[in-house]
This record gives sequence, structure tokens and C-alpha cells, in this order.
Amino acid sequence: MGRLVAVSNRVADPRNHAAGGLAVALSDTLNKTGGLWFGWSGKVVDASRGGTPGEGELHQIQAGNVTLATVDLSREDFESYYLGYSNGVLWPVFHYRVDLADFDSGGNLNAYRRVNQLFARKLAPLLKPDDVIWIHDYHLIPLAAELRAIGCGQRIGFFLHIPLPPRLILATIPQHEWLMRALFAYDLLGFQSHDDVEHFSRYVQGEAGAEPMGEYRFRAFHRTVRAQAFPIGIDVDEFIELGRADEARETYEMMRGQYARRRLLLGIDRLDYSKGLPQRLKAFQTLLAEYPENRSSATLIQIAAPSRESVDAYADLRRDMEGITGAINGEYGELDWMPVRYIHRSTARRRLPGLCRACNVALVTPLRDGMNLVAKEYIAAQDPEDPGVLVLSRFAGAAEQLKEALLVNPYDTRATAQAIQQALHMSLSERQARHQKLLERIRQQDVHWWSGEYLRALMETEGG
Ligand code: ADQ
Repeated sequence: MGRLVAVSNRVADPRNHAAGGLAVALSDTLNKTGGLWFGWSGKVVDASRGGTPGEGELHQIQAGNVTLATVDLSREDFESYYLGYSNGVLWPVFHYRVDLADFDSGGNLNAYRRVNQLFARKLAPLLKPDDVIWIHDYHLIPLAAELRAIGCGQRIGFFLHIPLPPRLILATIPQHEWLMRALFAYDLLGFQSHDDVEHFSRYVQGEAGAEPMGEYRFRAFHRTVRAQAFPIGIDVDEFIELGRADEARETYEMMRGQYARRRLLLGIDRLDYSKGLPQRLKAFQTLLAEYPENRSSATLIQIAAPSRESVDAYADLRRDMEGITGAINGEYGELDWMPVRYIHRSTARRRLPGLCRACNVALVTPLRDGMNLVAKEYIAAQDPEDPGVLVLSRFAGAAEQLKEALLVNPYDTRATAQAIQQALHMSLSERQARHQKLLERIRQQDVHWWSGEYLRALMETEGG
């Protein structure tokens, strides 16, 4: 295979494994092929200080064998492309929250196109003819079409980290046809789950008259694209290793010391409306109401990292969370026990394994989620001799794989409360059996499997 060129909205130094996620997934191949990683620098520059809006400056640094190339965005583009269209239209609709989408601002769509064109213009001169290009996520759906328009004939793949919704939900986006047509400029489309592929298939057959052409292949708009599920995983060994390091162990000891007499439940998320946090708190409240033996004992540690705070829906969610937490703590709290510890900050990755291991139950209950890696990290962090229990939303992509978790409908707060009760009282032998299966599953399809399978499929795919 030629050189790997990864493109994503944000770029991470592949030497820094502590960053997790894509950096771990791509570092092997990027290093082996002397790769290039291209994206936004994270810097917003004010147009008034020079530079036309959208014309980002290109920065290149060498990280070992890998070149990191990034561009700055103007404030206007950041607000319209990133906050406006990507996170104000695509994110909510792709998570089935049509009610939260702001469809009215045509300026946002223009900026979305403009930034994708800017990325194409800045990236094209850096490309070599036999490069293999792998573009990530909803911010960059039209990027391949823009690259093709200026003459790039390389193999280009796309991976969508978030769900693809059903046809009629997608069709609420005024530009849905343009977006979906843009996907046909790729050679391979990767989705998190089989449900997502099914939604793609139904959309293109229903809206674009596409013909399925045998396994995984679809023809529409005079092009053929391959579409397939590649569920993303974690680096299980790396996470277990992280759990053996000092910071994780100290976190574990501190938690066990502080909460010696309690049963701990854990939620770790970005503060995002897709993660089902208010519903989770209400399920916990129902648990305390209907199973009073948990009062003065069960403690929910909810860590919710700040995210996209200047988008209105996120500010509303923050207020809701503070309100519900206050109500539960006010109603059930004792001088020596607070039912909910709500922390609106992110936690250092090095502490996560210790935190996960110290908690008896993880609540991973999104209303919709592409995959959800916290579910997999929780499994990897457990002591196989005395593992905790994963309560998992059936609407997370991870539910297609993690069948031995307690699967719940997060909208049904009473059923979720029952599942939490079941988790808190599960026998050791059942916990061990479920955990052993889950660990096998996350090992079989870990992050190296994910990137390996994806790139193998991309190399096999005939363009056209
Ligand atoms: P996210 O929505 O960001 O990602 P998720 O998979 O839950 O979701 O988490 C990604 C990483 O962030 C995990 O490694 C997790 O530990 C970390 N993280 C989350 N909350 C944190 C917190 N409060 N403090 C510290 N770390 C935290 C998108 C999709 C997901 C998909 C991923 C990867 O929305 O569905 O799983 O991409 O494809």
C-alpha cells in the first residue's frame, strides 16, 4: 500500500497514545507508510488581522515518521462550518434530533462547502499519485468530491463515526441529496454498525434509485461505491497497560478509600444531548425511589466533559443536568451521602482505567451513539476475578457487538432502573461469565482490527 493520508477535522500527534482514539488507530499505518495527517489546526484567526476569511494558513510539522499538516480557520468559518452546519445540522439530525437542527441559516451550508473546498485546495498539492486517502467523519462528507473536482484520482475512503439515520430522517436536511451524492465520490464508505449500512442502502435505493450490485456495492449518480460496517474498537492492551500505571492505581485506591461503604455507578461522557444524561439521572432517581435499599449506598459518579458550549442546545442541557442533580441530591442526600456526584469537567485519560475499575456498574445509556468507546474501555479496565457490570443502551452502535451487557432502552427510565438494580445485585459467577465474553469480543475487534480491515477493504475496492 502507498502512503496513508488521514484527514479529520482535528489532528492528533500519533506519538501521543494518551490521546487515545484515532491517534492510536492510525499510528501504526501512518508510521509504517511515512504518512500524512491533515486537518484543522484548532486555531481560529480573526480575518481583520490579515488573511481573507477561509484562506487558512498551512502549518506542517514532523512527528517522527509522520507529517502533520494543519490549516487555521477564520472565525466566520469556525462558527458557520463547525458550530453551525456540522454541529448545528448534521450532528443533531444524524442522532435523530431533527427538533434541535437549525436548518435556516444558508450561510452555514456555504461555509461548510467553503471549508471543504479549502481543505481540498490545501491538501491536493501535498498528495502523491499512489497515496491512499482516509477521510473521517461528518465535518468532511463532501471532501472527496472537492478533491475529485480538482483532479485527484487516488483511492479515497470515508468513515462515519456517528450513526447514519433512516432515510426519512436524513431527508429532513434540505441538502440531503447533495450530501448523499457526495458520498459517491468515495471508493469505500465505512459505518459503525450494520444498522447504519442498512439505512444507507434504503436511502440510496429509495431516493437515488441505486441498484445494489452484490455484496456491499451500490451504483448511483454514475458511480459505484462500496459500503460496509467496520465497528471501531479500542486498543485493549494499551488500556490495560494504562490501568497498571501509577495514576490509574492511585485513582482506584482513592475511589475505594473514599467510597468504601458505597456501591459505585459510573457515567463518563461528553456533555452531549445524544448521550441520554437527563434520562440516566432520572433512571437513577427511579432506582432510589423504587428500590429503597440502595439509599445511603448507591452513588452515581457522572463525569460530563464540557463540549460545544456555544451551541444553544448544549447550554440548555447543562442547565437541565444541574437542575436534576440538585433535585435528586436534595430529595435523597444525607449528611454523609450524596447520591449523585456530578462533575462537569473532563478526566485525564490516565485516570480513566482506575475510575472504571473502582465502579461496580457503568451506565452507558446514549439515546443514539455511533459506537461509544467508553463501554469498551469499561470492560477492558475490569478485574476479571471481580468484574463490574455494563448497562448499555440498545441504541449505541456498541450494542450490536456487546450482547452480554445488560441492554436497555434509555427512554424507559423504569426498565433502566430495573436493569441497574439487576446489575447491582448480580452474582459473581454471572458477572465473570458476562465479562469474559465481552472481553473476548472487544479483543477480537479491537482498534487495530478496525483500521486493518478498513484499509484492506479500501485497497481491494475497485474504483468507479
Ligand atoms: P464521542 O461522541 O466523543 O465520539 P465516545 O466514543 O463515547 O464518544 O468517547 C470517545 C473518547 O472520549 C473515549 O476514549 C472516552 O474515554 C473519552 N471521553 C468521553 N468522555 C470523557 C470524559 N468526560 N472525560 C475524559 N474522557 C472522556 C464519536 C462518536 C462515538 C464513537 C467515537 C469513535 O460519537 O459514537 O464511539 O466517535 O468512533
